[in-house]
Amino acid sequence: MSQYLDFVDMKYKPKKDDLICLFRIEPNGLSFNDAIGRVAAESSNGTWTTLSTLKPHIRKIRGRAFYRKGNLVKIAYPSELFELGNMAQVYSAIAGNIFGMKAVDNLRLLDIDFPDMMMKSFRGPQFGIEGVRKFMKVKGRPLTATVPKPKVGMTTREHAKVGYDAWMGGIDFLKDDENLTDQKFNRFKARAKACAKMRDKAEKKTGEIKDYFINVTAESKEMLKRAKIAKNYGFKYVMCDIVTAGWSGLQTLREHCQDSKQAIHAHRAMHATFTRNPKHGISMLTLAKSARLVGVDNIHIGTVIGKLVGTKDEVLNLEREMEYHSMREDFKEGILEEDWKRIKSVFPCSSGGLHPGILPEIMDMMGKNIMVQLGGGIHGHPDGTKSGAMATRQAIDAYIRKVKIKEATLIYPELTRALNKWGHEKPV
Ligand code: CAP
Ligand code: MG
Repeated sequence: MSQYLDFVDMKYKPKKDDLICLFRIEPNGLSFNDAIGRVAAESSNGTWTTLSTLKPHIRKIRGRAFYRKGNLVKIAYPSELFELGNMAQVYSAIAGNIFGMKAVDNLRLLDIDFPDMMMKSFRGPQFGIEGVRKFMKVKGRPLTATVPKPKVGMTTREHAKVGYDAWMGGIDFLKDDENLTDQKFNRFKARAKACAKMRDKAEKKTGEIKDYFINVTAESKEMLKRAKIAKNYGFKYVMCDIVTAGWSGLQTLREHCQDSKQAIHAHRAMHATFTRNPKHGISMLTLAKSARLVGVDNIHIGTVIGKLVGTKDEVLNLEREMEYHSMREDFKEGILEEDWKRIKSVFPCSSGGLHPGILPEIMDMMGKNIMVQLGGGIHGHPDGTKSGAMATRQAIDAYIRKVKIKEATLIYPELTRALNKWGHEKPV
């Protein structure tokens, strides 16, 4: 008998504290049980051969494939396998070597159901949707953000001016691009200082609260220094590229933000390396759930209709999983049941090729409890950033007040100009 079959037990009843993973597996010529046994073994405590060191107490805490439907398999991992409060360790186990196994042609981690005991060991978002709405004092409409474009290359002064114009036009959050940190042409500290000055001015003139997702992504100690600088300039937020920074970097930042009372905007640059191929890798849902547990306050979820890939089901399931307090199992969609308990919700941020002409469609799909981020869709406005920001707010106002788009073009000149340029086109 292959030692791997010891990791398949269809009679096993998962314990309360077991972590459950849902995989889709395509074996490479092996029997299905042999392949799923190998996945359960390599992600828990088995290897390619029998072992003289495998004592009963070790065998007892092995992973077990316990449920199968077609190519979908659930594997239960006893809690002893994990270090509490250590997301990097969890991923090294259940999302580690297995994706490179010769035994599988394709392997997809669709979802993780974290047990209560593990949920308690992570902080979750500090503010979440409600908390962010409270400190921004914005109710009943999507929050708005903008990333200055071009992505990188602007001087600090140019960047801060673009921020000012966007804030003055009605945008809530300025946002850095994922590849802007502390380059020569736009130093982090100088940028924080210049943007804080502009924020104060914009807040005074508009009477609205303005904030900034300033990108602190760097070596982790440096990241904390940058978060402190942002805090000293009065920003409530920091932004982190959570995939490139990694779980440990994010957790370190999250710990810091607890004391400094800062919210975290999670950018997901690089996620598509492992989320894009639907047959292999890790789903965005898995990544986002793990980020929610660690404790980000916003996360990018995609647009369905914008410039980046993401099917409607995928994006909307993601949106619900971030916003809701519980989710029902939906095997067809690759979703496990989840009860988020005390873990707060995360603001889903829809971004990537949005412009005012397609915001109604975004709100039709996702509702109003979202954040919309427009870069090109604001700074590409024929009359500049401020008009682009105004057109964005007008598109939202028109939608909420149910103003017909034809009437809207009469009342809102900036929106009209945006629609003249882009219409309702879906960028590719
Ligand atoms: C959007 C963006 C974001 C993407 C990331 C960009 O700019 O700043 O990084 O949205 O993708 O550089 O593309 P535009 P996602 O508004 O000009 O498209 O949100 O899917 O993670
Ligand atoms: Mg970007």
